[in-house]
Amino acid sequence: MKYFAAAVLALLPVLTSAHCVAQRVRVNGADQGQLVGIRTPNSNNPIQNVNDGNFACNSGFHTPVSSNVINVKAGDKIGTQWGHVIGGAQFSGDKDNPIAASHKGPAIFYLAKVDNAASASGTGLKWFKIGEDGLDGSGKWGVDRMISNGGWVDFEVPSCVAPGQYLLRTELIALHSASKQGQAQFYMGCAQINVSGSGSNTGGQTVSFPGAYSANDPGILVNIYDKAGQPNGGGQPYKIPGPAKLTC
Ligand SMILES: [Cu+2]
Repeated sequence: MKYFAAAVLALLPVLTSAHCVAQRVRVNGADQGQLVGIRTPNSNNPIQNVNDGNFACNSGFHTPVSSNVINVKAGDKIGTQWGHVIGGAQFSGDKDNPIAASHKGPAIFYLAKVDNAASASGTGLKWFKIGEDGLDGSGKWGVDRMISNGGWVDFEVPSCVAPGQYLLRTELIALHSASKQGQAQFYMGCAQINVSGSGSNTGGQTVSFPGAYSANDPGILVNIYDKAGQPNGGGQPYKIPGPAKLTC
């Protein structure tokens, strides 16, 4: 426990400022541009209350919010890019861009069908999961892979997703302090997309945000450190929050 306490203390200086925001979208690797087709908050602070009214898409957006809706075919890879602040690095050599390396946890994508992705509110929607990247067998997290990919997280739009407009909810959960209830950090943003294709699925198992997560879910109230204070899950599998992802 002594080592665990030391590891936590060592992290304290970064806890207040080393956060992140989602700010770009790419389709099959083609970057659509900064703040294009995505609602990005001005603040990089996390939400820590799973019942926050803005848990779907965040709030306090940089204005004007993009009116672009990004075209994507079912089966394409869609990605969102995270950065420490809008623009990425906060200053030259910022080692907390795209996020502080301490912020281990999963990366998750959800979709919700809407009539108009540019104008739809994020609240009151029915969300289904299309992608998730948690803890692998070597102790590496979705956030570690996001950092090695320059802030990008990509998942495939399942081939059976019905054509139409959707909000894409991109989420990171930082678990470095999550052994205390209410201390998991949730980062999220919503991209505005238009899916084409011949599928017919608008989500099997849908959930609401807020509502889908509980403060004591095993993937939210969790100690990710081993006995030596390493953030590798301590040999336990990690249960990513939310419903099963859509399979076609
Ligand atoms: Cu943070």
